[in-house]
Amino acid sequence: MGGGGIVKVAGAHNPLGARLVQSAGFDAVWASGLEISASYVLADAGLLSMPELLHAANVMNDAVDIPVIADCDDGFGKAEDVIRMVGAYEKAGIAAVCMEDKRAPKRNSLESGRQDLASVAEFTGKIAAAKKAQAHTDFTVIARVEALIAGSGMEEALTRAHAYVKAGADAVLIHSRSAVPDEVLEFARRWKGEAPLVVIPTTYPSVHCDELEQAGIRMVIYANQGLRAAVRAMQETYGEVCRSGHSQAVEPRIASIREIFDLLGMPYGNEANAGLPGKRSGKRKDSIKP
Ligand code: SPV
Ligand code: MG
Repeated sequence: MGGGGIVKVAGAHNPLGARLVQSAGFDAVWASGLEISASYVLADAGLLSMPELLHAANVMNDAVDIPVIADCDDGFGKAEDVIRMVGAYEKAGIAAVCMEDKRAPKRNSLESGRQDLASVAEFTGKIAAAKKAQAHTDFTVIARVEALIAGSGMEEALTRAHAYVKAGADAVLIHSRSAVPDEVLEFARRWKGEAPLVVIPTTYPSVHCDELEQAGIRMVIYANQGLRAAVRAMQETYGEVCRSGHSQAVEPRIASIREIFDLLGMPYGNEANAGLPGKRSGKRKDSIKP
């Protein structure tokens, strides 16, 4: 996040999705709590345990050369749980964890109804615990500010972000569910650059990443578009095959078996294997440390 242009990240929930994020040219994978929960057909409400979310991030990390940023909800509990979390995620080679300042049980930020914030003291304690627990300087802790989501206003969002950076956060994710980017742009205008800013423009999708970059935002996370694309494509494909009694009609718009084999590094039909295109490069992962 320290150099070049805005860092572009996309969400995934399994190794194949993570590989497709990498192939598309993204800089990092977001191990999305919503996507992983959805893959179990479970609400994104803290139902999956830390080991289950860690496993998902870990297998995605194994499938790619780019960094994985793990959505760790509220840090899985109190400061002691955060310490355990950092140890486990760091050991797994995850580049960054993101914790949000919500009171447990967490609710997805786009869910209707009340969103309760943790106190500043409680959350800064968790950030400080995370930073103290990390073994390597490259490990990155992103503090996610939910004040705009909770309707607590811009001043509260800024106050909290400053407190989280003071407690050691390496970056601030300012989340918004406005239909326009105005509030994250205002936040960015008023942010004095103490730490890089991250946004998730799910509800304001028309904002161009160049506009975010010009506003000083350093990372954009397209958190769930892959899941949504897959759901729509699978619904349409299964529906059509079931209705028509054959699969010919869907053939032109689904990936060929050859493409799947290519992804997996398998030779197709009687062809000789032309160089394992599905293999990882073996390059060292770059840090996303600012
Ligand atoms: C996720 O992808 O799980 C997120 C982003 O945390 S949001 O769904 O907007 O809460
Ligand atoms: Mg989440």
